[in-house]
Parts: sequence; C-alpha cells; structure tokens
Amino acid sequence: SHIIILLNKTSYMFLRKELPVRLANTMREVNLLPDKLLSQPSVKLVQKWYMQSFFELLEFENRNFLETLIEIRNRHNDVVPTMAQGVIEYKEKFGFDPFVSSNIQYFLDRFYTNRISFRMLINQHTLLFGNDINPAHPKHIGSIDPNCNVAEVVTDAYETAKMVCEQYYSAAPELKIEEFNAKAPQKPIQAVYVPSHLFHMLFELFKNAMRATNELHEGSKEGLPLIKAKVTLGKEDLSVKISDRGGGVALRKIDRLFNYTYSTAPTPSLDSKRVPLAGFGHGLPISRLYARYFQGDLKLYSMEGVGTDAVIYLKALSSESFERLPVFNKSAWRHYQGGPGADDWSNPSKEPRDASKYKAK
Ligand code: W6P
Repeated sequence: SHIIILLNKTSYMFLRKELPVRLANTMREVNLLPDKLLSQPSVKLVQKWYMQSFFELLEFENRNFLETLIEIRNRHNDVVPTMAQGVIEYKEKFGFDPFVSSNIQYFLDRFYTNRISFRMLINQHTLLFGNDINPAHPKHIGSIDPNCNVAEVVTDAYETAKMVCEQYYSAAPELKIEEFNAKAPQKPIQAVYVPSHLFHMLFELFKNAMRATNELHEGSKEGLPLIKAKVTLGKEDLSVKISDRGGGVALRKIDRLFNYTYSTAPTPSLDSKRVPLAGFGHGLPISRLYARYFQGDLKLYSMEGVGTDAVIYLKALSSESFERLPVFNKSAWRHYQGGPGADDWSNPSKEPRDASKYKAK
C-alpha cells in the first residue's frame, strides 16, 4: 500500500509540514467562492475552524502533538453538515443559480477530498503512535485492514442500514450476497482498504436502496423485493454492486443525486409525517469521493420504472490505490471564473418539452 508506514519521528515531521500545507491550500480556495456564499454564517464558522487549526499547527510547541491533532480532528467533526447548512442559507437568500451551483460542486468535491485526506493522515498518526491499539483488530495498520473482507463489510453496512430503515418503515428488504472471484476462484475477496470508508459508502447505498424499495412497495402483498449485492474480483477492479427494485430514477435526474446544491433542500420533511431515510444531504457525492480517493469510483446505473444498480469500483491491487488529491494551481483557480460555460449543443433545455406528457403515473 502507498500509505506509508512511518516511524513516529518521521511521521511527526511529515505531518508538521504536510497538515498546515493542506489546510492553507484549501483555505486559499475557500476565498475564491462567491461573496454571497462566503458571507453565510455557517461558511464563516467553517473558515474560522480552519484558521484556528492552521495557527495551532504552526504554533503548538509546548503542547503534545498528539493532543493537538486530536483536538483539531474534533473541531472539524461537523464540517459536512455545517457546509451543507451554508449552502441552504445561500439558496434561501439567493435561489438556485447554475453558475454558482457549478462552482460549489467543483469546490466541495475538492474541499471534501482534502478533508478526507486530512483526517486519514491524522487518524493514521494517532492510531499508530497514540498507544491506543485496537485489541479487536490487532492486524490493522492504523485505519487500514490489509485483509479487508469485503462481503463482511457489506453485511455490516446492510445490518446497520436495516436498523435505521426499520425505524422509518415497518420493514426492510432482505439481502442476498453473491461473490465472484475471477482471479482466484473459491477464495474470499479481500482488499487492502480502510474498512470505515467502505462501510460509509455501502451504508449510504443501502439507505438509498431501502428507501426506494419501501417507497415503491410498502404494504404490498408480495412483500419487499430483496436487495442483491454482488462482490467481484478481476485483475484490475474489485467491484461491489448493490441492486434494488425500487423503481429507479430517470436518466435526466441521475446527476442531481450527486449535486450538492440541488440535493440540499431546506428542511425537506417539515410537512411530511416521516423524516426521509436518506437525507437530502451530501451522502452520495461524498461516498463517491471516498471511492475516488483511492483511485476507484462510484456509479449509478438506473432503469426508470424498475430499479437501480449502484456500483463501487475499487482497485484490486493495493499498489494502484494511492491518494487522489486536488492540486492547487492556476488551472484550478480558473474554474472559479469560467463556470459551466455556454451550452454548445442544441436544445439547451434539460426539461422534457412537455413535462405532463412524460410523467409516470
Ligand atoms: C434509487 C436511488 C438510489 C441512489 C443510490 C443507490 C441506490 C438507489 N436506488 O432508487
């Protein structure tokens, strides 16, 4: 794996330089956001956390480095819901603007990837050098499991999503797992991976699959159609497919599921009797960032009227799963002037010509 196993002193010297650099780069990029977004209280609060952590890393000196790292990690725990709140505040005041939305999409993908990497580095250091070895997982290297059994994480994530699902609906769909090891038939499929990242992605996919299944089939005599999971291993890819029969999503609307501005609706369920199972949050786009962070991806293949296949692609070889990080250069800054650009294909309207004619139901 490319996540280096370092000596304490080497790790310390690496982090003392690397963490402030990653914070500073992302703070510079925050300043390129539109003023109307930057001035929202939630965004200002997040900015304050980043400044404080940056100065703490530069000035710590007398205090224990480990303590400083843990304090910084805790300060940043709620960055995701707070940024989501900032996007909501912005939308409530100024409405939906495709130019700003495309900037926010570009920014948050880079900002959250930076955050994933930042927390990964802190976790590795505190777990490896904090003498709080995890007796449940003596073979783990920090947060990395060198023999991560993928089907086990699938089962874990399913069981957890099932519990959440059963709080909102009267039932949860069953799960059927299948494994296909094309590389070493009969052997269990394992990866060098961070189980918590894999869990995060799968939990999000299961919540979505369960919600769709329940919304379409709740109370039907035949019961709920099961969710299928398939774990496969080839030469390059280790893939996990989660398939539901929850009625699918029209192709036109698939991109919206990954859009931060579109999917953060202000208080989505004040008028409905139930809180939605999967929030109108940033869960799906962030899950895709987790997959991409180690050179994988997350894709949705839906057939409207039937159901959805969600596929997580990981690298089969740990030598291929190095960090994918945003670079901070002039080409990146240009994205904040350019925006989505004028459409250079005909029929600029993304809506059906006559929405009423095409509506299902
Ligand atoms: C849906 C929508 C969705 C998103 C992600 C994963 C599964 C599903 N199923 O209907």
